[in-house]
Amino acid sequence: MPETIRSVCPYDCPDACGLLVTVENDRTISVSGDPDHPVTRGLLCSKMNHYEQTVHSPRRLTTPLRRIGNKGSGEFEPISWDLAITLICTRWQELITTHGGETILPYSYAGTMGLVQRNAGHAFFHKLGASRLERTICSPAKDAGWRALMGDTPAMEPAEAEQSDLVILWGINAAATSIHAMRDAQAARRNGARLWAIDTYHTPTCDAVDEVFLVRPGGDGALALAMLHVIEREGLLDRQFISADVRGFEELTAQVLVDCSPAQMSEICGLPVEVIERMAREYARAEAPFIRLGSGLTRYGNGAMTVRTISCLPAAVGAWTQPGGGIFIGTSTGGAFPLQKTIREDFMAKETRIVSMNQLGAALTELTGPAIRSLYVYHSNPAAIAPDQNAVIRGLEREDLFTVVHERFLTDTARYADVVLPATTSLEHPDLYRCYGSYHAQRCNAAISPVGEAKSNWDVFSLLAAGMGWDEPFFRMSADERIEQLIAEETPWRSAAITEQLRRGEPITLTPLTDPKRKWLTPSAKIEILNVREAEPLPRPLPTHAEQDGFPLRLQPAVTPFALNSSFYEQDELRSKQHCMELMMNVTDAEARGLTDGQVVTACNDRGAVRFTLRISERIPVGTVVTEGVWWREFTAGDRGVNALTSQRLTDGGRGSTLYDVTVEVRGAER
Ligand SMILES: Nc1nc2c(c(=O)[nH]1)N[C@H]1C(S)=C(S)[C@@H](COP(=O)(O)OP(=O)(O)OC[C@H]3O[C@@H](n4cnc5c(=O)[nH]c(N)nc54)[C@H](O)[C@@H]3O)O[C@H]1N2
Ligand SMILES: Nc1nc2c(c(=O)[nH]1)N[C@H]1C(S)=C(S)[C@@H](COP(=O)(O)OP(=O)(O)OC[C@H]3O[C@@H](n4cnc5c(=O)[nH]c(N)nc54)[C@H](O)[C@@H]3O)O[C@H]1N2
Ligand code: SF4
Ligand SMILES: [Mo]
Repeated sequence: MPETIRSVCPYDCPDACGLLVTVENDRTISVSGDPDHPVTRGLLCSKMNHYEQTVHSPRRLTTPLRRIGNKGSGEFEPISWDLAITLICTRWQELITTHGGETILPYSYAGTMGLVQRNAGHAFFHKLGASRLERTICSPAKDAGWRALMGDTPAMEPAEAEQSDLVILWGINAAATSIHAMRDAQAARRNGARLWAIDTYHTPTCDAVDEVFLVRPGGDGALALAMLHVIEREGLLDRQFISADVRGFEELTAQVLVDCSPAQMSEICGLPVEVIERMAREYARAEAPFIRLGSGLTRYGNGAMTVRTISCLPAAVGAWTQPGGGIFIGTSTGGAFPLQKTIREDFMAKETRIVSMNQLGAALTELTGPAIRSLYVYHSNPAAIAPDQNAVIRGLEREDLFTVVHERFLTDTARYADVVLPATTSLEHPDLYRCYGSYHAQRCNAAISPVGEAKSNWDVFSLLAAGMGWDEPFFRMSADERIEQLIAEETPWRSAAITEQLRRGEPITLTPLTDPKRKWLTPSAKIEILNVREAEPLPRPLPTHAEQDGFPLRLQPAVTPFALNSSFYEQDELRSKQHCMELMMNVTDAEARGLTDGQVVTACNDRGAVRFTLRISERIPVGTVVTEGVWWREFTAGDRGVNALTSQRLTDGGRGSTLYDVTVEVRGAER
C-alpha cells in the first residue's frame, strides 16, 4: 500500500518547501507540495515536481569507488566501505604526522540545507586540526550591506508584500528562484499594486511584471543614489520618519547626493535621466513600496555597498511605517537553533588556517602556507560552481593531492577523486530545516532506506571518526539524537508548544527576536545611513571589478528555472528544457562580430575560453551576454563550464564571490 510521508525540500532555496512524499515498497513514487505548509501552500517549483527521478536516478552512486584511471577520467572500481574508510584515514594520519593537519581542507556548501547533515563535518575537521573553509560563495555581501545600515534588525515578514501598492523585484529572478515570492507579488498585483523588475536582462520574471528596468551590471547603487537625489530635491522625503528613525540623512545629502544627480548617475546605471526621475517619484509617492532584493546584484566588487544604498530608499520615504512597505533581503534565523554543539569549535586544539571557498583555485595551485595535500568535498561541486574553473581543475589534477568526494552523482568534482563515497538524498536521512525566505522550520525523518550503500553526511563522519580511532561519545551519536538535542535546546524563538509541533514533523513558525524598547537594532537605535564603524561611513558610488578589465561584453552567469546551481542536471527531462549551454546575445553585438543564431561560439577572457551555442535574443541588452545554469562538463559543447570565465576576486564586504562581475569577448568557434 502506498504511504504518504511528510518531508522538506533540502535545496538551497529561500523557501524550504513542505513535501508530501508517496512511498511504496521502500521506493519514492511521487512528490507534491504540502498544502498545509504556510509558504508552500501546495505549490512546488518545476525542479522538485519529479524529485523521485533524482532519488531513483540510474546515475546515483551506490557503492564507494577507488580511482583506477587518470584524474578526471571517471574510471573507478567499486570498493567496500571498510576499505574506503581505511584508505582515507591511513592517508590522513600520514599527512598529519609528516605535514600537519592544515594540509587537509574540507569543502562543502549547499547540497543540503538541513542543519545537521549540512554541518555534519565541522566537528570532525575541527578535531582533525584541518584548515577551515570560509563558506562565502553565495551572498554574504547582502548581509554585510544590510548590517551596515540596519544592524541586527530582523527582516520583515515577506508575505506582507501582498499589502504593498508597489512591489519591486530588484536583482531577483523570482519566477525561477523564489516562486512563492513571485506568488505574493502577483497577489499584490491583483489587489491593485504595480509590479516592477530591475534586472540586467529580460528574465522570465520580467514577463510577469508591469514595468521592467534594465540596468548596467553593478549599477544599482548609482541608480538608488540618483533616486534619493530626486526624492530629496523634490521634497518627497518623509521628514518626520527621518528625524525620528534615521541617522545621517543630512550628511548623505550634503556629502554624497549633491554629486549623484540622475545626469551624473545615468551612464553608470544605464538608465535615462527621465526614467530615473520617474522611478524616484513613483517610488516616493507609493503608500507602501516593497522591495524584494535578490542576490544577483550583490556578486560584484561593490555588492555590499549596493545593498546598503538600496536599503536607504525605504528609510528616505518612510516606507517602514506602512504594512507591506520596506525592503526584504532574507531572514536570519540562526538563533532559533544554536549550532555550537553541532559544529564543536571547542574540538580545535588551535585556531587553524581559513581558506575562502571562492579562492579554491588559488589555494590548490599557489600552495602558500602549509600546502593543501588532501581535499574532502561533500555536498558541493566546486569543479563546476566555484569561480575560475581552470585554476580549480589545475589543482584537482595534481597527482599529489588526495581527493575524497562524498556525492549522490559522479559530478565534475567526483571525477577527480581518489575515493568517491555514495551519499543519500534527503529522503534517505533525517534532518531539521529552517527557511531563509520566511520564519518557518520543520523536522523530518527518512522516508525510504538508503539507495544502494549510500550513507548520509552525518553517518560518514561517524565512520571516519571511528576510523581515526577517536572515542568521543559525540561522534557515536546518531543524526536523530543530534536533531533531538537541537530541538530540545530552549531559545526565545519558539515556545514549548511549537517545539512539540516540531517533534511531530509539522511546519512551525519562529518568532524573531525584537526589542520592545528599540525598533531598529543598531547601536544608535536608528537606521544608520551614517555609520562611522564602516570603512566607508556613508553610502557612495563604488566601481565594480569588471571596470578594470579589458573585454567589451559584460557576462551574466545567471540561473535557469530548470536546475539549481549544478544540481538537477541528472534529470534528463529538466535538462532538455534548457536545450544546451547557450550564450544569449543581442542582435547588434552578434552582427558586429559576424555571428549567427545557433552557431558554436567561444567566450574568452584572461582566465579561460568556453564554448557555447549562440542564441540571438532581444531579451539581452547591447553590451551584455547571458548564460543560464551551471552545466556539468559532460553536457557542454567544449570541456568547460561558464565558471572558467569568472574570477576569484571578492566583494567589498563579506568576502563574497563576484560571479557576475566579469567581462568577455565572443568569437565564432570552429566545430
Ligand atoms: N531555479 C533556480 N532556483 C534557485 C537557484 C538556481 O540556480 N536555480 N539558486 C539558488 C541559490 S543558491 C540562490 S543564492 C538563489 C539566488 O536567487 P536570486 O536572488 O534570484 O539571485 P540570482 O539568480 O543570482 O540573480 C538574480 C537576478 O539578478 C540579476 N542581476 C545580475 N546582476 C545584476 C545587477 O547588477 N543589477 C540587477 N538589478 N540585477 C542583476 C540576474 O540577471 C538575475 O536575474 O536562488 C536559489 N534558487
Ligand atoms: N556560474 C555560476 N556559478 C555559481 C552560481 C551561479 O548562479 N552561476 N551560483 C553560486 C551560488 S549562489 C551557490 S550557493 C553555489 C552552490 O554550489 P554548491 O553548494 O556546490 O551547489 P550544487 O551545485 O547544487 O551542488 C551540490 C552537490 O551536493 C550533492 N548533494 C546533495 N545532497 C547531498 C548530501 O546530503 N550529501 C552529500 N555528500 N552530497 C549531497 C549534489 O548531488 C550536488 O552535486 O554555486 C555558486 N556558483
Ligand atoms: S527548490 Fe525551492 S521552490 Fe522548489 S520545492 Fe524546493 S524549496 Fe520549494
Ligand atoms: Mo546561493
